[in-house]
Amino acid sequence: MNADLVIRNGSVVTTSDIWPCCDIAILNGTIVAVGINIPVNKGVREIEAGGAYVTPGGVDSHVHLSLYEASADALKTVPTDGGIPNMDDYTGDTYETGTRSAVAGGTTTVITFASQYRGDDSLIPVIEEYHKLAAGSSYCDYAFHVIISNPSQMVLEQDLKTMVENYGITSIKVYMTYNAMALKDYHILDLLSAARELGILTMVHAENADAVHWMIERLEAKGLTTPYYHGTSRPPIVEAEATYRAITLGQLTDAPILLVHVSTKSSAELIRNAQTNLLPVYAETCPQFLLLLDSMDKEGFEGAKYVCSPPIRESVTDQNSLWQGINNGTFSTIASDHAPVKFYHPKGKLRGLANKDPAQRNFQYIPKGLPGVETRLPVLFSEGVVAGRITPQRFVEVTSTGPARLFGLKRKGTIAPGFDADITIWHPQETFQSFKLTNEMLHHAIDYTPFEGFEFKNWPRYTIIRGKVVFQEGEVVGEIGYGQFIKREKHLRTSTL
Ligand code: DUC
Ligand code: ZN
Ligand code: ZN
Ligand code: ZN
Repeated sequence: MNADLVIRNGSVVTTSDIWPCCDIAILNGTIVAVGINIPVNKGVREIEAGGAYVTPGGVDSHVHLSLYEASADALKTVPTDGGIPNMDDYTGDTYETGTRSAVAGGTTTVITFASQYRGDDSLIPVIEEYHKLAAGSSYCDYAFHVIISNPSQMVLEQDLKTMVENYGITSIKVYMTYNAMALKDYHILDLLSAARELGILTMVHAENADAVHWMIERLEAKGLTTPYYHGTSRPPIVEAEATYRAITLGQLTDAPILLVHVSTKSSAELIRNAQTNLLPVYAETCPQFLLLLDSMDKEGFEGAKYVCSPPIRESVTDQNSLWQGINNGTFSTIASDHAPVKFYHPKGKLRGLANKDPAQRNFQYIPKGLPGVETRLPVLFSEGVVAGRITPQRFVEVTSTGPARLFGLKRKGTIAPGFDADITIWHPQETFQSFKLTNEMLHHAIDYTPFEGFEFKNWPRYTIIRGKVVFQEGEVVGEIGYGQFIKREKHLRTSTL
């Protein structure tokens, strides 16, 4: 048959099967055949994948790139409250460095955030701004969610519709915490009800803003302000209360919601219970909650590297519950929540803080978020599949097929004829030499990784996007600007299992 690339003899994984010794033929960026001993014309490039898993390219449905670059003017009018750093301090990943890092870790599509700030009445200029930042600068395909901080009349009555119909953006995110972004329940209800009509999926950051604020003030009064106390200020019940409230608001409006970055057993149980009652409640967790435990020392500043919200938890019970939730279908997606800033700032600051002024070392001024777009797939493959906690099929479900379906990426997320040829080829497991990760091996623009020293038991060998090899044997070989913006379909209600 006619093809321009054929992958030979891999163990091809879908959500339901593993087909051993299977070929994939690709033509013009699309998968045209999957089968045994596919005959192709002479001279077609062949990649030998014998002994290796071949999985659909990773879809990372929660990535922040150029987070604080857009809407810079609007942002200056918003006081920093721990949710967002000062503009001068931004040292995160751009579309160039973030998507380069994504492909080096086997991810072929990222869904990133366009952020509306309080001062913006409309969403449209915000979306246009992010289009400018991403266009021509991405190594992998990308789509946008929109963060809504000002549900103005214009947003509710016009912009959400325009966003879906003209821009192909079919998900929003709302915050229940951070003064600069948090919405009152009243406004979340307004948004959920509009979202329901338009086929938009609403992502919710569930932490109780007042409870966190109250905790922070009490910790500050006692002088307990090192990074360690970030976790103390946001205990599991703060997440659980907001999770339950978000489920209630969704139920009241009959609107689908996705609880993002779920970090605890208590929240996972509330979500599971809602799903058992057939509510359209979906959930995401992240590798950092599955694999890291809070072991910060109480005095030092090194812990700032691990400050994210919700915080890294202290209990293995939480981790076990999250792994269980992956296996029983509570979680539809495992995303990185890549939201990094450098530890050492070029201007001599540490994670957004004035180095010389100990008063400014207060945890609440540390921007919240970790790097993880490149490590997401390999760390889950190592600690999930190779370690025997999840099957290869379940790995594919939560890292690719699940997020593609949830977010309306209709040509992404599986290996079947007619789908985009987005494919990750792993190393043959038998011969792979496990190694300890160091940050120098990664392709992001960040000066640390929370997975430093972790033992990796496999790593993507090839990343292929729309039939083009973009990462091969440790090297990014794709071109900046190859990544395309992907318009998405409306959210369709699906069962989680
Ligand atoms: N929430 C996110 O989703 N990402 C980074 C910070 C945050 O609070
Ligand atoms: Zn969040
Ligand atoms: Zn106060
Ligand atoms: Zn995030």
